[in-house]
Amino acid sequence: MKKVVTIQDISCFGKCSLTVALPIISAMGIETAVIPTVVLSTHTGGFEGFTFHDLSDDISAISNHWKNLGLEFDSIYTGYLGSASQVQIMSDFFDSFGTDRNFIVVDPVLGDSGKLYAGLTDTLVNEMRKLCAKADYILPNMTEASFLLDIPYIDGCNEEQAKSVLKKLAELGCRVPVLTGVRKGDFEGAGAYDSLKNEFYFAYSKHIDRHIHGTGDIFASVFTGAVTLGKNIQQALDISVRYISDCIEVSMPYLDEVWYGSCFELCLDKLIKYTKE
Ligand code: PXL
Repeated sequence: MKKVVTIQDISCFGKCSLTVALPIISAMGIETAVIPTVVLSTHTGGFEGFTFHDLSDDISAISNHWKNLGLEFDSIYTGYLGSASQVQIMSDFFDSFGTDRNFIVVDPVLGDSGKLYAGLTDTLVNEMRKLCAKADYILPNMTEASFLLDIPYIDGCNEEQAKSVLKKLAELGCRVPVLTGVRKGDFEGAGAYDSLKNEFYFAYSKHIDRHIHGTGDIFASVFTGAVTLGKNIQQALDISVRYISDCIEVSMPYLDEVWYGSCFELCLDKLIKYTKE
């Protein structure tokens, strides 16, 4: 059985990071170990007064225990990290648990719609850039790519612009950068660049003009699950883009009530089906 470890925060309420990664990767038939980086009462995207408890000391203790147990993972996937020092702790974790039989996925969670998420700093962005160099796959949206590359944010990035951004992202040092939020007419999707083969890949679904919090984490979880299962880059993009589109569509009737996240639970059956195709 395949085994992933995912390392990101628990936003106790709000449907993002670990509360989506765990059910989604598990639904794909993969054992999912977790290390929580921070515990927040809610995510930071629209709630007031959230609590924030840093678990940095626990991360090293957990990884030391795991090292003694001889645990190994087929992939290591990091998401939201609460501070620049946590990014450095991840770098050490990669040195300890990365092997030539597994791969590393970094979702450089930094921001959206051209802005950094609340509380994230330039120092964290600099550290995240270095962490990306250690990854096999990185999965930024256009906002995150613009901060990582220090280039202007492109609203509605098209395929040609995406290719140029993807090539620059590969220069950070990762083998396969993946960019989300790529537009093609009435369609929206994601693009990837395999820098070893010098090949681009794209997948699209119908664009729905509605931002739903946490969809980046869902995309990253599905993509990680798919490549862990041995799907190729095109297949992994296709499954991730299709499922995100399902999640947005199924959430539409509930947007007033569930404004803080998607109703991904309602279409997990489709994800399970795509995984088996
Ligand atoms: O969905 C990304 C994310 C993850 N974790 C926390 C966040 C956000 C986005 O706002 O606040 C705590």
